[in-house]
Amino acid sequence: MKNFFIILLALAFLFISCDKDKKDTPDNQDTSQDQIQNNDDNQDEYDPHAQYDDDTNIPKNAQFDWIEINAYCSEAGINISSSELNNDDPYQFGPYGVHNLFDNDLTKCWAEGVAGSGIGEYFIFGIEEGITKLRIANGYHKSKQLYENNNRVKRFKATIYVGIENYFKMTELYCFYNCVKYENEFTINLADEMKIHEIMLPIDWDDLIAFREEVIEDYMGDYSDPDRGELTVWFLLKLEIDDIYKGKKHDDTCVSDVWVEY
Ligand SMILES: [Ca+2]
Repeated sequence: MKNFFIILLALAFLFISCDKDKKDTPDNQDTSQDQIQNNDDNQDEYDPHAQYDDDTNIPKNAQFDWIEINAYCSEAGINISSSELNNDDPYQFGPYGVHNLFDNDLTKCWAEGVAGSGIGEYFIFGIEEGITKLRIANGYHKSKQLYENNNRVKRFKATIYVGIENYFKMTELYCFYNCVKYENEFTINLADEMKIHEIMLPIDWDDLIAFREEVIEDYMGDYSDPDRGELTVWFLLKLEIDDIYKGKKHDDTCVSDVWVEY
């Protein structure tokens, strides 16, 4: 009988020990960790990145029509053209590249590179806030003969974009800008004279700067994301060939230089 009680006590002790062990099993601990993990997952759903389109970095609920413009960007400025004569290589400048517009050298010009007279072809360049005037050496200024033999621009269609640099897509050669078009477009008429034309720009800068703020607000979305960094915002001016003076020999439209002034 005494032995029976000892065995009973021993069994009771074992039972209590097992029950105690069970409360501390790794399985139970894992469950609580899972719950912590799940809470983390829920926080991920509020990641600000989720509100942007992965490819463009533009908020999915943006109000404006955003387009992307890619352009060469260097200390010399931002510029790009829709085409250039005698160069199909997008990785280097050809003899009539857009860089010739900004080199202060009248013997080198940009020439569009499509079949026909180039109406609809364009170049785009960055402009500083507050500029009032353009100076344009229209046509090929290397000689009077080259001026006459090639097309000159008769009319440009001018469009301004507010462009926000997209660092995430930057390459060695190109910068990428998320852009919104400013609604006030204008035309630039040029006489057929081999000279430097001075063009006063009909830009209402107060209005354009207010528009820039609206564009930035749209880009930032509902709340700001510090990971997107400080914004670099540009005004981009697009000059599109809308009409031309016909050259005697070649159907290529040329512009030798463009300067901006305050
Ligand atoms: Ca030039």
